[in-house]
Order: sequence, then C-alpha cells, then structure tokens
Amino acid sequence: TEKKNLTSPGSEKTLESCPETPPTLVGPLAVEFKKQTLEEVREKVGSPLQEGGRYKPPGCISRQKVAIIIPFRNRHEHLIHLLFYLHPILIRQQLDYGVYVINQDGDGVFNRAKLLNAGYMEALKDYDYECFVFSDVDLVPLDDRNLYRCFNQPRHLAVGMDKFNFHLPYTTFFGGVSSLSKEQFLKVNGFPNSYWGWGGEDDDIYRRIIYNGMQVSRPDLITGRYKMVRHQRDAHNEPNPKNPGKLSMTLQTMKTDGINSLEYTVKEVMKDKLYTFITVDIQAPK
Ligand code: UD2
Ligand code: MN
Repeated sequence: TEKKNLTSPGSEKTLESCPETPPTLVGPLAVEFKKQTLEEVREKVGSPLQEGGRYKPPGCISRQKVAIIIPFRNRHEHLIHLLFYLHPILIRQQLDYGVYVINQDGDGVFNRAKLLNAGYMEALKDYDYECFVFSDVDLVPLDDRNLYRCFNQPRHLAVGMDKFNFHLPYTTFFGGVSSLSKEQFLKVNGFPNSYWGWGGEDDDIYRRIIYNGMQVSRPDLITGRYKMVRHQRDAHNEPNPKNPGKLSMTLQTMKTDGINSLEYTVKEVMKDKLYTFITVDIQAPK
C-alpha cells in the first residue's frame, strides 16, 4: 500500500490509498422508481457531496479520479432516479468523482456520442480526471460491486439489463454504460461525432477499441445487472438508417472523426449539489 504524505499548512495527515476492494459494498440492490423531487434527492443523498456533484473519500486516497458523463435532453425524471441511486453507490466505491450531465441545446437531432465527447472535454476543464464513465441517464446498476472505474482494457459495464432479460443482446454490445481511461479514450480518438439520431454509435466505439488492439473487459452477469427506466423513443432521436452502414468505414473514419475534430460551444454551466449541468450547442441538423 502506497503512503502519501499530505502536508498542507496547518494540517499534518497521512492518508493511505483506499483498498483495492471497497470494504462497505453491499452487493445486490433493491431498486424501485418512486416519484420524488430533485429537492428530496438532494436532502436524502446530497450531504456528503461538494457543489457540482463532486466527492472524494475522507479517510483514504481514492484509486482513481472518475468523471461520470451523462448524455441528456429532457429526461429530468430519469435523472432524479439515477442520482438517487448512483451517488450512494459511488460513495461506497470510494471514488474521487464528479457527475456531469451534458445537455443538448435546442431541438435538433440528438447525438449521444458527440455529447459524450463534449462531456470528456468539459470534465477535464474541471479536474484532472483519469477515468471516464459514460452512462445513459436511464440505467441504474443493481449491484454496487459493479465498479465505476477504469480497468486495463476499456470496460463495458451494462452487461445485464432487465430489458434484455439480464443478458447481453449480442456479444459485441457496448451500449448503455462503459468506461475508458483517458489514455484508452485518446487511443481510439473518442466517440464518433457523426452519428445523428438513434443507433450505431456504441458499435462504432466498440470497433475503434478492437481496431486499436484493445479488448473489452466486463463484469460477470450477476454483478453487471441494470434496471432501465422504461421509456418511449424520444422525439428527434429516431433510428437513423444511415448509421449502421457507417460501421464498415470505422477503420478509416476513426482517425479523423472523433475527439480530434470535435466542435461545439458551451451555452451554460450550472452547478447543482448533485451534478454539473452543461448545456452545449453541438450544431445539430434540424
Ligand atoms: C440504447 C443504448 C444506448 C445507445 C442507444 C443508441 C441501452 C440501454 N442503451 O439505448 O447506450 O447506444 O441505444 O443510440 O441499450 N437521451 C436523452 N434525451 C433524448 C434522447 C436520448 O437524454 O431525447 C440520452 C439518455 O441518456 C438516454 C440515451 O441518450 O438514456 C440513449 O437513448 P435511449 O435511452 O432513447 O436509447 P436506448 O434505450 O435504446
Ligand atoms: Mn434507454
């Protein structure tokens, strides 16, 4: 165990690195989506947090600095459910973390992957994050042993969703929740920016990972269970018939379409106790 000496003026304290396996995990969780307000969630789970949805364990030095990136538009009810369950889990996992909700401005076509790229950039303006967990707003983990951190290989966390009968829908599936270290993310040039509307972007980054000589790591099917808040397809996020065909070009396009070609503008940054809410204009087609 590494010992770090923190000698800031006035305090002399030796903090050890947090244990490899967090000691206070409870395993399987009971999750129910009850109606509650953001204010109620702030009161129930907000007290250990710093403004902006930030936390670090008080008694030890966290093993990783993790940014949770959530692509978002008009899903406030889902966000409340997620924050209510996720914060206590991340706290038990002893992470040094921040929660970033990346809100697409306007009502043009939605683009999950481009929002995730913008979230990566914005989180790094805030803090020296070394790991990025990309999570749909509607996916709540059902087991706190599913660690929201980074691994030797890019990780797919949402392996057993209730809507897929707690199984992978197909073996190369990478949707829902995933984590990449900064290094892994840059190696694949991030997500593609050019997948507008629903579908394909998760398969594109899966290919990027494989094409760059990496593999996907996963938790087992018990630890990796998730519950999705049930929903209809949103307006302005129709399945895009152009997206699946783009996958045959990923080997070429990944070099130029990604974090190295990302363009967007920040419209607003709002810090709440439970999250940092960043509204971005990603130049969506109408
Ligand atoms: C699947 C994948 C998802 C992504 C998507 C295809 C699962 C659980 N997840 O999700 O990772 O690959 O297919 O694009 O299988 N969102 C908004 N507002 C909108 C539209 C989308 O906030 O108007 C965000 C939100 O975080 C949502 C995510 O985008 O969870 C994915 O959209 P979805 O939930 O409609 O798609 P779904 O469940 O088929
Ligand atoms: Mn969904």
